[in-house]
Amino acid sequence: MNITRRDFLKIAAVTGGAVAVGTPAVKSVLALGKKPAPLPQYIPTTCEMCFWRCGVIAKVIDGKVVKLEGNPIHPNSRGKLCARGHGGIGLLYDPDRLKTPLINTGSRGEAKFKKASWDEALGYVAEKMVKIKEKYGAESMALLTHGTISTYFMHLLQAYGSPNFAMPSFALCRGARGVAFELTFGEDVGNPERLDLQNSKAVVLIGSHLGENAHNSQCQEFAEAVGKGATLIVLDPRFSTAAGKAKYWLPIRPATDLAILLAWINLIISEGLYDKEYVAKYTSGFSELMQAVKDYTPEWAERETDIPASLIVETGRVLGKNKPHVLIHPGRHTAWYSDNVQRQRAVAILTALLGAYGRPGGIYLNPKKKLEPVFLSDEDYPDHKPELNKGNYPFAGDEGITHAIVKSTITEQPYPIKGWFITGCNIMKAMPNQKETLQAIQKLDLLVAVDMMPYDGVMLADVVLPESTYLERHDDFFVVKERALGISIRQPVVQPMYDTKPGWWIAKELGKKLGLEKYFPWNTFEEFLKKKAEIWGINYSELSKNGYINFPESEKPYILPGEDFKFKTPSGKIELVSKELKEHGFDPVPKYTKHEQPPEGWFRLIYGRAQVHTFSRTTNNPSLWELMEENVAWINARVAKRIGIKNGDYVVLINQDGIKSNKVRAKVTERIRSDCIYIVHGFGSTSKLLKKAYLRGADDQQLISKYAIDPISGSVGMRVNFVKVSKEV
Ligand SMILES: Nc1nc2c(c(=O)[nH]1)N[C@H]1C(S)=C(S)[C@@H](COP(=O)(O)OP(=O)(O)OC[C@H]3O[C@@H](n4cnc5c(=O)[nH]c(N)nc54)[C@H](O)[C@@H]3O)O[C@H]1N2
Ligand SMILES: Nc1nc2c(c(=O)[nH]1)N[C@H]1C(S)=C(S)[C@@H](COP(=O)(O)OP(=O)(O)OC[C@H]3O[C@@H](n4cnc5c(=O)[nH]c(N)nc54)[C@H](O)[C@@H]3O)O[C@H]1N2
Ligand code: SF4
Ligand SMILES: [Mo]
Repeated sequence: MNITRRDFLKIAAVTGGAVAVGTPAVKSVLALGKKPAPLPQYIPTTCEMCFWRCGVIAKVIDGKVVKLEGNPIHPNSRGKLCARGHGGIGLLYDPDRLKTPLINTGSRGEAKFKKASWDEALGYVAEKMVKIKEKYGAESMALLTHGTISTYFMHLLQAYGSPNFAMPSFALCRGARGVAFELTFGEDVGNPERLDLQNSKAVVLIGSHLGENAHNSQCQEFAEAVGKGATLIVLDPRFSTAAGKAKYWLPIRPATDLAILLAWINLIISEGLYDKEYVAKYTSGFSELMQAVKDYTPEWAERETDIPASLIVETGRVLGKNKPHVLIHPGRHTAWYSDNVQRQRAVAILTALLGAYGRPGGIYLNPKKKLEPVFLSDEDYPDHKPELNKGNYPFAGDEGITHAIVKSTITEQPYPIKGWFITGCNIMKAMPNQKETLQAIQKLDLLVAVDMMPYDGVMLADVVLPESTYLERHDDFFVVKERALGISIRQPVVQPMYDTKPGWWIAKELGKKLGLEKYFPWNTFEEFLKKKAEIWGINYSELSKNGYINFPESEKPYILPGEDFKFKTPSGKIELVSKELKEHGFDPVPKYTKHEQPPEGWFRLIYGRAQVHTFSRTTNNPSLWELMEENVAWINARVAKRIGIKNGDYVVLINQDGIKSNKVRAKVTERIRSDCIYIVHGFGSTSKLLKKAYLRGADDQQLISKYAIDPISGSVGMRVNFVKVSKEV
C-alpha cells in the first residue's frame, strides 16, 4: 500500500489519542459481551535496517507489529520502504535474537556462553575496564562501532578517557569520497548524498549499483531520472541492474576507472565542453589541470580500460552536451584500491568542470540552517594520550580507521590496546583480513559486544550485551539534510522483548558502575530528547506524532546565476589543483596508478549488494532470508565452459593465500567480464546460533586476506584479491 499524504493525516489523527474506544460501535459489541477486536495503532519511527534511515509507520495491533510502511512526509522514504525496511518485522521476531546478557566461560572466542543478569554482566565489564585503566591507561580501551548506538558508546568511552574509536563507514566505505570532495569543494556530499537525480539529464554510475544498492529515495529518484529519459552511462565489469537501464554499459576492466575519468577530463577541456563561466568564476587551477591531463587520451585509456576510444569520446561528449545537469555519481562504497582518494578527486574535478555542483541535476547544496549541537552532557571529557585511531594518514577522518585500531592492538604501538567494545559492527564481516582480526583479539584482556543478533563478531566476545531493536527503543534525533533540513524521530513502537535494553540504557548503566554517572544527567532518553527539542525550538509532541518535521525555509539547493558563492576550501574556490595534497607530498592533480591484474587462470574477486539484504546483518532475518537464502558466484559463461562448471553447480573459491571459501552456487552468465568473479557481500556466516544463515553461501571477507591502503586517507582497497574456482566435490 502506498500511503498518500491525506491518508497519513488520517493516520496521525488516530495515533494522536483519538482512539475509538467508547464509540457507539464498540459499546454495542461490549453490550453483547464480545471482546472488541483491538484497534490498530500507527506509530511513526525511523528505520535502522540500513543507514538511509527512512521514516517508517508501524502498524501495531495488540502490542504486535503487523506491518511497516514508509512515512509519506519523510523525504528518505516518500511513502515507500525497500524490502529490507519491510523486513524490520523479521528482525523483531527473529527467534535467534540475543535474549539475555551472556558471559563466555571458555577461552577467548570459544562462545561457551552462560546466561547472566544485567548487573552481573555490566559488573564484569566494569571491573575489567577499571583494571585496564589502572594498568595501561584509559586509552587502551577501543571501540569499533557502527550505527546509532555509536553515539552512546563514543560518549561513554570518552568519559572514561579514551579517544580511540573507529567506524567502518570511513576506511571501509565512504571515507575516500569524503576526503576527495572536501579537498575539492570544501565539503562532502552528505549522507544521504545530496544528489539531484530527479533533475539529471545524464547520469554516470561508476560501480554505484543503484537498484541492488537499495537506498530508498535515491533509487526512487534514479527511476524518475531514467523515466524522464536521462542518458545513463554505467561503468561496471558486471551487467548490473542499473546497467540494464543504461544507454551505455561500459564493462570496464576492474581497477582502471581513473583512466577513463582522466580521459573524460582531458576531452572535456580540449574540446571546450566545460562550463566556461562556472569554471572561471568558481574554480582555481584550471591551466595547471589542463597541462597535467593532456596525455590522458582516449586511445591511452582504451588500452587501460578495455573500453573503445570511440565510446570514451562519445560518452564524454554526452556529458559535455548535458552540462550542467549531469550527475557523476560520487559513489559511496569507495574502498576499492590504493588510490581511492585520487579516483574520487577525478570524479569531483569532472563534476566541477561540468558546472554540476550546486546546479539542477547535479549535486545540490546543503540546507542553510544549522542546529546547535546538543551533547549528551555538559561535562568535559578527561585529558588523554594522543589518539591512535587515525594511524599515520594525514587526511584520516574523525570516524577513525578500523585497521589502525587492529594494527595497534597487534603491535602494541604507539601504546597497547587491551579492550575492545564492538557495538553495531560485525568485525568478522566488515573488516578485511580475518586472520589479523583474530590475532588482534587474542591480545585483549576484554572484548565486549553489544548487538541484537549472534552474528560472527559477537561470537568472539567475552561478554555479550543484548540491545533492543530499533522498533523497541528511543534513539537520538536524526538530522536529515534532504534539500531542506529536517528531523526524524526514533521511538519505540512496542515494548522491548526478552531481557534486552536500549543502547542508551546500557551505556548509562555501565557509566554508573564506572563512577561516570555525571555524564548521563537524564533518567530516560525521552527526557533528553524533549530537552533537545526545546533547545532546538521543535514541538516534540508534533514530531512524535508525525515522525518527521522540517524547516522549509532552509532549502537553498542551487547556486543562483552570477552569485558570489564561496566554497569552504582554503581559497574559497573549487580546488581543481589541491594545495593541501601538494603540501602533504601527494599529487595535486590525480595521476593514473596501474594496479596489478590477475595472472592467467585467476580472477579478481569483486563484490556488491543484494537488493534484499544489508551487509551481513540481515542474512538470518526470516523475512529476508526467504527472499534470498544464500549468495551465488557470478562466473563468465565462456570461462565456466572452459573449466567445466555449469549454472547451479556448487563451487569453491580459493584465493592467492590458499584460503578456501564455503561452497557457493555458480551463476554462469554472459553478464560479467571474464577476468573477475562477483559475489554479494555478507554471507557465509560461521555462527552456529544463526539457524538460517549458518554456512549459507560464501563469505567475500574470508577471501579478502590482503588489502591495500590509500596513503592519503587510510581508506582500504578490498578488491585486490585473486581467486581460482573449482567444483565442490
Ligand atoms: N540493498 C542494499 N543496499 C545498500 C547496502 C546494503 O547492504 N544493501 N549498503 C549501503 C552502503 S553502506 C553502501 S556503502 C552502498 C554500497 O554500494 P555502492 O556504493 O553502489 O558500491 P560499489 O562498490 O560502488 O558498487 C558495487 C558494484 O561495483 C562493481 N565493481 C567492482 N569492481 C569495479 C571496478 O573496478 N570498477 C567499476 N566501475 N565497478 C566495479 C561491482 O560489479 C558492483 O556492481 O550500498 C548501500 N545500499
Ligand atoms: N568484504 C567487504 N567488506 C565490507 C563491505 C563489502 O561490501 N565487502 N562493505 C563495507 C561497507 S560499505 C560498510 S558500510 C561496512 C558495514 O559494516 P557493518 O555495519 O559492521 O555491517 P554488518 O556486517 O551488517 O554488521 C552489523 C552488526 O551490527 C549489528 N546491528 C545492526 N543493527 C544494530 C543495532 O541497532 N544495535 C546493535 N547493538 N547492533 C546492531 C548486526 O546484528 C551485526 O552484527 O562493511 C564494509 N566492509
Ligand atoms: S533504504 Fe530500506 S532498509 Fe534502508 S532505511 Fe530505507 S527502508 Fe530501511
Ligand atoms: Mo557503506
